[in-house]
Amino acid sequence: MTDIKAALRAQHIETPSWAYGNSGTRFKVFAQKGVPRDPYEKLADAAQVHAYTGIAPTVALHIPWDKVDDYADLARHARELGVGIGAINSNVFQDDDYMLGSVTNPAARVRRKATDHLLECVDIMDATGSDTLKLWFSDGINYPGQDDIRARQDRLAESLAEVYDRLGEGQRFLLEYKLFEPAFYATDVPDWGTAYAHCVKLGPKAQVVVDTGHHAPGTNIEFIVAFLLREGKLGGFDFNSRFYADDDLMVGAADPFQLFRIMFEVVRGGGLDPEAGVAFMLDQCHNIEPKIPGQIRSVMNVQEATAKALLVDREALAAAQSEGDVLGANAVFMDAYNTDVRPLLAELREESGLAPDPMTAYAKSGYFEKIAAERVGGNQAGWGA
Ligand code: LRH
Ligand code: MN
Repeated sequence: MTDIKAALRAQHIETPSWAYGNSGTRFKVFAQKGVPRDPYEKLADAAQVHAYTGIAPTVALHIPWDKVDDYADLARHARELGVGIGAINSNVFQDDDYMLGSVTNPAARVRRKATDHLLECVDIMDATGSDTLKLWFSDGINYPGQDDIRARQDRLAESLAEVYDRLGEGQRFLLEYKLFEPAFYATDVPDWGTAYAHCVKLGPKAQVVVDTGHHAPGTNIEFIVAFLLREGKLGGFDFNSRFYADDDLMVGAADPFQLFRIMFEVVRGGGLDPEAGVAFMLDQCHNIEPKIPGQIRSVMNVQEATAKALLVDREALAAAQSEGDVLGANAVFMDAYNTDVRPLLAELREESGLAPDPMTAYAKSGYFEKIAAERVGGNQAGWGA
């Protein structure tokens, strides 16, 4: 049990700055009381999640949503709050110029503009001390024949190579794939295979990020995780959950068993070891639920799935597997999943000087009432720059 507790104490989950701002769908973005107006306030809210869970010490930024005059000062502010700046997320999906694509656009001028934004994000990594650039491209086409699928791959590869060469010592980028949306016929980085192939060609500083909401229904995501880990190409996760498409709901909310299966392959593949360098990031939108409690609950969901994955009796599993004992092996697996790990995690938190239930502790803290009263006026943060 001590190893399991040690692994859980060393767990590191990164929360996304944009989860603390307003978000929604094309139908409506509902504003909520107390929402941050700037990246400094977003970091303050993220620090609350770390204060009550103890395992969310970094915050991913999104550029330009988190654009500031002085990124070094923002990093200093984060340190003062007891958190750090995590992955820098580029954004080449919200500019009119990118209607027909960003780095894959037929127009060289637009490709140049997009690549320059990616390079600017590396400058921001230098200024904040971040070692990870996360690249997601909304690029794709809506109608067959609209553009040349192969030529777009050439353009993508050219831009990625330029960004790869710009990466400094200890820096890397994670390439994110997504099956569809906003493109509805062909997306230029639609699946793990495409992302993997580009990353292998580029080199060790390029890895793949698995966003759990970006697959076709029925996709066995834990297989992809096992494969990428084996290849040393699993750079990280964008955790969330979904019932239908890229719903960006709280991780583990829609399918806690899937999250357990994913975390088992992470544990089995050595991905929980800090030196494996796997970034466990959340990428969610709390469209209708309170944002800080939503993040706390999400961090707890990953922690619970991880605890269950660590409880799998690996020896008994391996024995049953090697004997071809199908039901026996499955039973060993399900025993761990059906184990209530909440008492273990409550004990772990108390041993770390934290309240046993982060949700109750945060609710009693009065922090929400404080920010709801203070944060009046100004522009609430959202998916707009
Ligand atoms: C795209 C995505 C990507 C982010 C955005 C907030 O769907 O998953 O990771 O840039 O959400
Ligand atoms: Mn994502």
